[in-house]
Amino acid sequence: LRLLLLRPRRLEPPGPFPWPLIGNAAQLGSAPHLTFARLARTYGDVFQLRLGSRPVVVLNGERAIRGALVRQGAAFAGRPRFPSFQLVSGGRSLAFGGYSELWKLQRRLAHSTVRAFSTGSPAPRRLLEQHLLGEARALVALLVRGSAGGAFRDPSRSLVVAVANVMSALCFGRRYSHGDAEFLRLVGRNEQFGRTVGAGSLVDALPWLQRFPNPVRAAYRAFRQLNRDFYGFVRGKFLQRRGRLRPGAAPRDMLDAFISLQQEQPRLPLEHVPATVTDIFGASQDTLSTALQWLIIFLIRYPKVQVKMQEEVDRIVGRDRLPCAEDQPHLPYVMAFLYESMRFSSFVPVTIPHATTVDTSIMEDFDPTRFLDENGFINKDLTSNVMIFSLGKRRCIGEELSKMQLFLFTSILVHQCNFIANPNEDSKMDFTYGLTIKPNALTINFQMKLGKMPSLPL
Ligand code: HJJ
Repeated sequence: LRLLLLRPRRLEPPGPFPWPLIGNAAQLGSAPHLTFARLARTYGDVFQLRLGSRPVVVLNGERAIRGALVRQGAAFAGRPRFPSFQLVSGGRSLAFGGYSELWKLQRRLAHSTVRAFSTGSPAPRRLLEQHLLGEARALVALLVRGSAGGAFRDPSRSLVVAVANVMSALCFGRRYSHGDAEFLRLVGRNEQFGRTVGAGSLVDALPWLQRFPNPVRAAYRAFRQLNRDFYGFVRGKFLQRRGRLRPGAAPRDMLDAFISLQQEQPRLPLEHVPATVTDIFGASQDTLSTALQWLIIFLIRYPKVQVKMQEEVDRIVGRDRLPCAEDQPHLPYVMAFLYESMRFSSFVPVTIPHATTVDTSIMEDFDPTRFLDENGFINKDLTSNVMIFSLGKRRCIGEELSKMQLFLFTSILVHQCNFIANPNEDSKMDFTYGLTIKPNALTINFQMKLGKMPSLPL
């Protein structure tokens, strides 16, 4: 509210004082997402800091984030040109690449490939289920074997390999053994990846750290090697596959599907095929395995929830077969557990940094169209976020009455008058605090619009 009323237009967001050279880099600490939440309590949901010399605006909460990423989608769809982003997927990453016409094409083709193998037509969808069933069986056997004699084990590695195998089967048509050292080395460095490109990483903020030996430079070099390995792995599969693809044959995996899409849309350079599949494989195995690790933590920390889930699955599926995709609508408690786990862990606390593509502003605009949907009608999901009438047991009983009066007065006034500001008065909107915030007086010229005021319609 303070931001809205007092700040002159086009002022930059508030934020902590930036030090020379490093800016606020030293203040982020080991958990930048918690630091951001703390700073938001001081500076508001839109605040600014500097990482090195780079200005960074941090958006907190649904309103600020929707206002930027949804309502001004294209203006916020860029990525900063970080050196580390250029190392991912041969410099053609979908996730880390800038916003352009080519990027839009790459995203459209990637999306339709991924969709085909998850919710798309029955055949490729069944492929996911088959691969997953096989991996899940192998995973259960492995975890149970490792627990023989009451042993306690960290399952993380096995979860990563199981998920990476599902995605490897979907992308390339093959899996790897849980003991495959080369595959383990490839997918066993997820923490390294995330630490280097996670919000608040110093690798891109302080480029001069590349000039002398230090831990940040070491991390950068390890990150470069990791991405060479990932891209090399996928590119190798791509080179084997090319030329052996039978035209017209049904795609056996995502690599097949993406190669044929590229042939229909040669506007996408061929090198973008292995790059995009690297993104799909790299991103999915990292995020899905992290999710599984959290889910298992919640099962052991909340044993009553574990029992309730088991009761639901036993009741719906029984003990004579494994759960399958078609059971999903009948297992609401399992789905609720998944959503609650995502909410509770919020294990993607901060997005990959966005960059603005044009000069823009958020949260200071007076823009009624924010409450309209694409057809020009009032969007009730958005208007219900306006809480001026409060919520709960003591919410206002006069909401409908006041909205009707305000609607009628406003419509009649604008129907009849033009409202003209006094040019000798400051345009600043000052106020007096109270139970209701009163605007300080401004003088106004009310001009009758042309024509005679009609009589009552009643
Ligand atoms: C990877 C671990 C990788 C990629 C991508 C290309 C894009 C969670 C958020 C975003 C979506 C997930 C993405 C993760 C990056 C990894 C991940 C790894 C190589 C990659 C905010 O995914 O060890 O290697 O190459």
